[in-house]
Amino acid sequence: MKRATLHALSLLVASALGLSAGLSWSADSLQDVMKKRGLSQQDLLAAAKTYVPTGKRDEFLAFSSGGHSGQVIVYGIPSMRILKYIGVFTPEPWQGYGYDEESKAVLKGGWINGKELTWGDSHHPALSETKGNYDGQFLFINDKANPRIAVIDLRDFETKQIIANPVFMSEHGGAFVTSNTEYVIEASQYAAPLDKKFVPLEEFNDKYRGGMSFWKFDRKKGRIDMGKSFSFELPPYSQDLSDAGKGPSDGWAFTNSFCSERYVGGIERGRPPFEAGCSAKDTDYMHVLNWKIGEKLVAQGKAKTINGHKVIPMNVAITAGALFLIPEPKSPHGVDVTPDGKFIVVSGKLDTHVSVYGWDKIQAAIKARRFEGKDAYGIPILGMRDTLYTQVQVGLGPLHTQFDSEKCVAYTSLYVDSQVAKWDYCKGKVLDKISIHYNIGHLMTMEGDSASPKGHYLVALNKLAIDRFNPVGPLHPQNHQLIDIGNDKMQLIYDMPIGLGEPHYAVAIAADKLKPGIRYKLGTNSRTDSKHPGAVRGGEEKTVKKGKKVTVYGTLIRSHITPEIIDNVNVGDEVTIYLTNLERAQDETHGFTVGGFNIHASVEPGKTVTLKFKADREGVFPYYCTEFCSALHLEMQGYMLVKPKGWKAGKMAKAEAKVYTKADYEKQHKTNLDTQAVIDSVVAYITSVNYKDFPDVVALVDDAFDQLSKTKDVKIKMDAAVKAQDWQNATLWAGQWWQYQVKAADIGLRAKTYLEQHHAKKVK
Ligand code: CUK
Ligand code: CUA
Repeated sequence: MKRATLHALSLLVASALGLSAGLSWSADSLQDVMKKRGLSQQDLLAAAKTYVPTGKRDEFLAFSSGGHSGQVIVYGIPSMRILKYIGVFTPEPWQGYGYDEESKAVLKGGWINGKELTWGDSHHPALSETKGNYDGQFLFINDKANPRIAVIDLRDFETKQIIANPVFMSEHGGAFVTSNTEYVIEASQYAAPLDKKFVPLEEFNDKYRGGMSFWKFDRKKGRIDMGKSFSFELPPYSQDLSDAGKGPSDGWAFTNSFCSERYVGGIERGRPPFEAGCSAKDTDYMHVLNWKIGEKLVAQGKAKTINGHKVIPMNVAITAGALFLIPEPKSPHGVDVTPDGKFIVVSGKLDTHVSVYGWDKIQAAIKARRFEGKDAYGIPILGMRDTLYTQVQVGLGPLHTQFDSEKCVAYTSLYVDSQVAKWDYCKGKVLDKISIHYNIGHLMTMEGDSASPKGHYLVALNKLAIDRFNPVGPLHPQNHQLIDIGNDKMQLIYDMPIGLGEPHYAVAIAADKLKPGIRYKLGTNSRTDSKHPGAVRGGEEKTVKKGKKVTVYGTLIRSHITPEIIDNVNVGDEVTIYLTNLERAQDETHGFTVGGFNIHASVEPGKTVTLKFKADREGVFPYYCTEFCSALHLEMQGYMLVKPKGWKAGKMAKAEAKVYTKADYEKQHKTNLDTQAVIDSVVAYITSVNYKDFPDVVALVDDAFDQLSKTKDVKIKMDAAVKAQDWQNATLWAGQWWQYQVKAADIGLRAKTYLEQHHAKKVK
């Protein structure tokens, strides 16, 4: 151990003095590499377009649905480097999501009927908008299987809220937001009785219903306000995707449907299957709803209450002029409002066209009450001929549409053709096509569903990868392909395997719109954004025992957990551990677990978490920090001792004999003085340059001095031991002094390296 410390110190000294091993550059030329790896000019161009050199960052950030994983995947564009998985509907151990009490409470918001759900079929992420543009504040995502919506705060990329839809049994048309994120939209998918009661399928047409929910978003609180939310009752037509109007169509929302036949299946009874019965007609219906009128109807008390939730009955919405239908061809999937809000693009899966409806035409028909009839529920139907602006033949199996920064230019995914079509919706013609691999579902351009798309790149979210990647068994990776759309011809530039399925939709935002924090205010419950009652500051740590309840108010800081011993627990006690991370430094997260109790916390700087469990068996339970946070990370440990019933302290052997001598103390003391010399040299360098011009370095310097400041108290204890000739404690306290020095030196050197790499200038 002593040798290891000396080695570490000599490394510190060497690097402080700027000594390093001689650099040897590879002699490969670009031509050599191309030849060796079989790369073409085209490959090289693609590489140059996507490669993000070390230390550089991506221009856009994508938030992809994690599909069945119930998570959100964050990656950079154009590098396609994965940055984070955000735990949303599914516990995520690294982030302690679902293993500490705060995040368990978030997940519990999404329980249905008291049933814990640990997965979700997440489909559509949506970024919060202001005037139709992404504002970088919040992200929403839906769960199709268990009709739910989640709210993620982009200040810390944490899930803050999950709500379960009280009237749907499944959903799909969420999450989509209105232009100023007044509401988060969620449309049902498979129809069912809204009160969630049993009704035989024979009464499908009368009693089964679809719907569209408008979840009121309280931006200030960053939470959905369920009490101020409402839904429209809709016919049992299998509503599918939705979108909100913008600009001239603001206040309206659209959702399409794929089984307006109202077919109920029964293949095992000799009936044709759903797929035949649900695609029999040539058209289905796009629903056109006015949520601003909906708001008023609720305020006027015209909504019914079902399962504690306000639902506007169809006849009420019809009378108020808030609900219309428009025929759309055939089994459509996507419905996408153009950036200017003037057109609505619908793709019929079983049609080769995209249909572009004109908002002015729809409005004119509504105004003139020009209806071609009513459906079985009395909803006025606008004529297709009256509302259609144009139809463009784009190819087989059109699904979803996104928009370019160039006016009138759209991209539509072609599932059956395995292609992306670039087309012009003003002129009604196809401009270009590119093949993808394979069977594309959604596609995404940069900010491509907002009022001002940014162009540059398109990502194809493909359903099948087939032969694209190294085989990893019958279940293949998902394939996101990056396409350069900066020129007239689209160019495929990157294949990105994703080992989590199945991502449906993704949204991408200019990276500079995001301003996530790097630390919490000390003692924050990150899931409620409020002061945590279990938070303590350094020096205030305590363990309280009341009856069968043991409560620990602990802290974490490099490199120790306070307390290090919890020894007042008896079998059967309920243990609550509050932990506050006292760090202010960037990226200094500590983790925490006590083995065997299925608990884990990720405690980022400033955060306070709660771990709760029953000490249901006697024994010795080590606990430790689970993040490699510092050189002495492994030593960031402790013991919880759970005593059996009736255990009494008898005569115990001394745990540790006194082993250190005066010579040990003096040796350690000398090491400390040498280390201080290293630190001084680093400090001298840092203060000799304009380090204050670099906020990152200022933060490092603050952190280093913070570590060093702790040596004062330690030195007093050491001196007292020396005075008492207690060489055991004198040596250990000297060692602790050195620990703080090493941490300070580590941070100081990081600052020095940064300054050297950024060519800091000498100051006088
Ligand atoms: S859906 Cu999956 S490809 Cu849920 Cu938006 Cu179209
Ligand atoms: Cu803290 Cu490892």
